[in-house]
This record gives sequence, structure tokens and C-alpha cells, in this order.
Amino acid sequence: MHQKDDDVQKPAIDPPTSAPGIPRRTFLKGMLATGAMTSLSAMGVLDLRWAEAAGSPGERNLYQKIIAAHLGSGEMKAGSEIGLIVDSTLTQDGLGVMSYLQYEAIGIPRVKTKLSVSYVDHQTLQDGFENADDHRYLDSVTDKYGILHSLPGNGICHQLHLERFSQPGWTLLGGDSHTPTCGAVGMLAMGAGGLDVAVVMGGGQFYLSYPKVLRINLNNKLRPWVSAKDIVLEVLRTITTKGNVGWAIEYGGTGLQYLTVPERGTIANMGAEAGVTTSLFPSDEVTRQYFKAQHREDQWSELKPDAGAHYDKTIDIDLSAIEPNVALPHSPDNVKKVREVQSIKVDQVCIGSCTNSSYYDLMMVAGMLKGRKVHPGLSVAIAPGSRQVLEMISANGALQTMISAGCRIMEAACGFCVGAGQAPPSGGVSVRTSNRNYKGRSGTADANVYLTSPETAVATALTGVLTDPVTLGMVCPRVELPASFPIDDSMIMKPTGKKEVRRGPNIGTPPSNTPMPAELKAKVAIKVGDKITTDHIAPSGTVNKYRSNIPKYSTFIFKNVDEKFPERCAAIKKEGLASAIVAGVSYGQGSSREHAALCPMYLGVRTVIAKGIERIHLDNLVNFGIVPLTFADPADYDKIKAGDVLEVEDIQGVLDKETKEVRLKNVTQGATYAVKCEVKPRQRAIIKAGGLLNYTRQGGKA
Ligand code: MIC
Ligand code: SF4
Repeated sequence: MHQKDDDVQKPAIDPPTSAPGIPRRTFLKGMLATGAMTSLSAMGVLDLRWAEAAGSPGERNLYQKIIAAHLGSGEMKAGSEIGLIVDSTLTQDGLGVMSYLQYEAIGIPRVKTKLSVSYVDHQTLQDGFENADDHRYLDSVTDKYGILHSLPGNGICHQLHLERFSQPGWTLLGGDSHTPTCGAVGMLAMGAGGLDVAVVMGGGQFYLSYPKVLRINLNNKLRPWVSAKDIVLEVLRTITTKGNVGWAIEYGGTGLQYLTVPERGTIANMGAEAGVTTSLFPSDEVTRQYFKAQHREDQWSELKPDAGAHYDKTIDIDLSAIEPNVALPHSPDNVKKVREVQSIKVDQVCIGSCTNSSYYDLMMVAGMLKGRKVHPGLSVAIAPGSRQVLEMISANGALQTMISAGCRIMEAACGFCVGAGQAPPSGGVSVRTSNRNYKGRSGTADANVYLTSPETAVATALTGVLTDPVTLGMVCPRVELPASFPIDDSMIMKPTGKKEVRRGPNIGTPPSNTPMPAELKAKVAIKVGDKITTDHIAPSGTVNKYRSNIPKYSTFIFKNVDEKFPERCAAIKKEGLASAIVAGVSYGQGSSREHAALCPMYLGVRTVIAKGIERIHLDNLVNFGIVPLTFADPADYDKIKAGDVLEVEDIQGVLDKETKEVRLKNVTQGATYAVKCEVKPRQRAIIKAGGLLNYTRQGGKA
């Protein structure tokens, strides 16, 4: 772990392997034996007294406080690259296998974070040996390297991490874009590609641009039938899914006192759709109550911004004016009021995902369904977020209410949200409480997915058409969080260091790139439009089981956009050229799946030229040695055609000299365009080395 090298007072952050005086093994054991992480509080990892030293007194926002306490390198100035000391990590099976394979390739005997947790939640269907082999690999590799491992059926990573491991003031890096969910309790939680997580587990810092901070004041109180999902859809309507790279959201306002931690989780979760670095709530009395109910009150600490905190921009939202919202196909920011679009006939309703699967959400669902039946012919699926939630609703009768109403009960996992089951019928309409409605993500290419709150989803389930719950004429159920949640961590495996790492035949070795050649000459293998998501590039659904097998998974790249893409890349390779991708705005939105960079790299892609590239995806491109370029004049996008040969002359010089403006030659058309290579000096060295794995192996040198 690198330490801060300037002369500012050092944060009181312990060596990351254990609590002071407690060997790591004992610490982890104690943590699980008590059913709560009681020993974590003894660690005193966050010393806010030190953080008080950063920024002007009385003017610090939450980001300034937490980042100051974790600053490994760099300057706390918007846009400049900082290295963050990361307290904890999480992975899920979809990206975790590759992440741990990369960790093994780095070769560090034991993770250096204070806490690392692996979850199995994305591919739990086990249709074929591949998923089960991945799960067995994860169980064994985490045992060896000192990582906690949550078994399939225990729940969705973000819901579980919020319940059991979230910690105000800590930093968390997760191999999943919805990691910011833990921002609900004042944790600086960010999503990244699996390779970044691997490097952090090995003791490296996490590098990011110091964000500009958008303060969103949630004022007043929501009306009945309106809930957290409607708030975050309102936020998405306002700030959209484009142009938010480099920003982070901090929530405040008079309405926070009425929002429970799970509701805050819903809001923090969907900041990912806006493309912001993360979202943060203060840790207040509401948070304390939640920690108390999770039997972790000793891990709670208050965290609030200073009264005169400075923000780069402020937006006020009047909660009392919000109505039930819906995101129409095929983007989470395509938001309308439900009453403006109602009466669409619906084939399926799916309730769950890391956005809306908490005890609070499902008790609302049960309250609305009590004594009623879902509309005939409609398929209604409910997936609880965690085993804790499932146990509670089964103990209090809510589950029975759902079953009697005609709902289908799914495992506590991602399931339908990641296209693992519940694909709608051809051309069908699905109303879902999840966070993404990108075309094809549901598993049915021509389905239309609408995103709503649980309240709107149940109103729809009862009527068979998209329905504003306000119009039901029902009394809105009142849901209180329990004073105590039942705690049972028996499905979280403690590392013993004794298991042998087991790999199945579907698990390959992570491919790495070759160093950047002297000349970058690449043929345009595909030209795509605006807002291409990582789901478009590396599709989910049934093919997810090949995530550990890069040669196989690479055959599905751009499957739903242009299925000839892999073939074309192979032909370009035969010509002795690299491949290029040309794209519009917000290229690489959505998931943090590094496969959207790793597989194109495997196919021979060496550069992406776009009008704009999203943060996590840009980092992933760099991590796999692909040069991200953006058009200086977006009009040049129109001039390039698929099949054109492009050339960046003296790419080595460009990377060495930190030239921002680069000349891109269109060899086919005899034209030249100005493009920008907006990456940080460290990232240039990574690209030269042919990716982060090579760079790390070479001790941080190009
Ligand atoms: C998603 O919601 O898109 C996923 C599936 O959770 C991804 C991770 C993955 O692709 O494995 C994410 O959000 O990062
Ligand atoms: Fe799982 Fe869906 Fe959440 Fe991604 S968005 S972590 S797939 S529940």
C-alpha cells in the first residue's frame, strides 16, 4: 500500500491487514462469530480528526472529508488524478472470477484490504457445469487469499453489503457498477472493473479523477404512493444519463429524515445510471437506527457535511411534488409520470434487483397484495434481495400473501435483472423495479421494459396495465423497519487458507495485451451510435456463463448490434492491422463489466474513437491497453466510415509527451482529424505497457 508522500499530516489508517493488535484471521473469525462485525469498530480506521485538516473549516462537504482521510496520492482538486486508499472490496461472480484470476496473476499471497467480500448472485441458475465450476473456484480462491465468500442463495451483493458490511466513512471498491448503493450510509463506494479491484486487493491504490460535487437537496416529504425509486427517476430525468462523467452526488435536505437506509440505497444505487462517480448520503440518526437494527450499532459513526460546505452545483427537489414515475424503453432517463403514459397492456411484472428488493420494498408489495389476486394471465415474479429479507417475509406471513396472490417467488439473486431467466415474450411488455431497461438486456431482443417503483409495479400487477398506484383507491400500506433484523451469517464462508484452488474446464487464464507498437494503424471494425452500453458490447443473459472463458465469450461481442463483429476483427487481424471502434456520445454506459474492453482487446481492438466515453469503461479500456480517443470536433464522427483505415502517427510520442491533441489520419479517405487523448500520465504508461496487468507485473513501469 502506497502512502501519501506530501507533508500533510498522515491519516490514522491502520495497516490494512487487520485490526490493531488482532491478527487478520482472528479478526475475521470474531466478526462472523458474533454475527456482527463488532471488532471493526475497534479498528478506528477513519480518523475524521485528520480529515478535519483538509479544506477550509466549516466548508467541507462529505467527499472532502472522506477523501482527505484516504488520500494516497494526488491533489484534491476537481479533475486531477488522485490515488485512494481502499478499505474494502466486493466482487460478484459475473466479474469476480476474472478478477481473482487476475489477482492470482499479480501474485500477492494474501489480500491487503481490511475487508474483502466475494458474492455469488449473478449466475445462480447453474444450467450446465459452468456456473457451478465458477462458484467452486470462487469458494476456494477466496479461502486461500483471505476473502469472505457469500454463497449462492444468500442474496444480492449490494443489498447484503449494505446490511452486513457497510461502514460510514470507509472506502469500498466493487467489481460492479452499483457498488455506490452503500453510499446510503455515508460510505464512499465506487464501481470499477475487476482488474482494478484485483490491484486494490493486492495493496494498490484506486486512481480516479477528483470529482466535482453536485449537491441534491431533497426537501419536504413524499406523498403516499410515491417512493425512493420515483425520487431517483426524477433525478435521472433532471441530469440524464449523459454528460455526468467526473461528477459525484451528495444528498441532503429537509426530507432526508423521512428516508430510511434502504430507500437511500435505492437512490444511491441508480446514480450509476446517471454515470456519476458515486452518490453519498450523510450518516445520521436514521443510519444509526439501521445499524442498531442490524446489531452493528458500534460500527456506526456520525458523518455530516459542514454547515457551509462548498458544492460545484446545487439542485433542489421538492419531494412533495413528485408523482409516481416510470422510465420508458430503452433508457433509465427516459422518464415520464406514470399517469401520462398509463394503460399500456403488460405481459410481465418483475419485482426485485439491488434497487428495490429490501424488506421495506417487499413489505410494501405484500401490503398491497393482501387479500388480492394478480391480474389473470400476467406473470409476476418476486426476487428478494437477501436471505435476511426472505426469512423475514416468510416468518411474518408476507411471503404467503405473495404466493396466494399468484406471484412466482424467485431466489434471492439478480436473476431477471441480468437476463438470467424471466425473459419476456417476443415484443412483450415488462414492468420491472430494476435499474436498467437497455434494449435486449431482459433476454428478449424486441421486448419493452419499463422501470418503476414497487408500488407502481404492484398496481400494474393487479390491473394488467401500467397503473399509477394513486388511482387504485386503496389505502397506502404503512411500512416500518423492524427494531431488530434477524442475523445469520452462516452462508458467508470464512477463509481458512486450507482449500485447494479448483478450476473447471470453462475457466481460462486471463489474456493480456502486448505492449503498444510504434505505429497505431487500425481498421474501423464497427461504427455505432450514441449511448452504446456495455450490455450492447458484451451482452448478458445466457451467455454470461462464458465470462470465465474469454475465447468463447468474445464470439458474442456486439451480438445484438452486429453479430459479424468478431468475424470482421479476425479478418482485420489477418491483414496485419488492429481494429478500431467508432462511437457517439456516452460510449460504454452502464455495467462495469470489463469484458466490454477485455474481449474487444482479445479480438484485436486497439483504439476506440468516440464523441464521449463513460468513466468506468474508459478505465477498463486503458486497463487492457486500448487507446481511448475523443473527437475534438464531434462533426468528424460523421466523416468516418466502417472499413476506413485510421492511423495515429507516432503513438509512442503521443503517449510519452502527454499530448492532449492528437492527429488522427484517415488513410482511406486521405483526411486528418483532431482527436483528444484525455488520459492521466499513469494511464498513458499503462497503455504503453499493454494494460494494467503488464504494468503491475513490471512494478508500475511502462
Ligand atoms: C449489471 O447490472 O449490469 C451488472 C450485471 O451487475 C454489471 C456487472 C456485470 O456485468 O457482471 C454491473 O452493473 O457492473
Ligand atoms: Fe445484480 Fe441487477 Fe443489481 Fe446488477 S443491477 S447487481 S444484475 S441486481
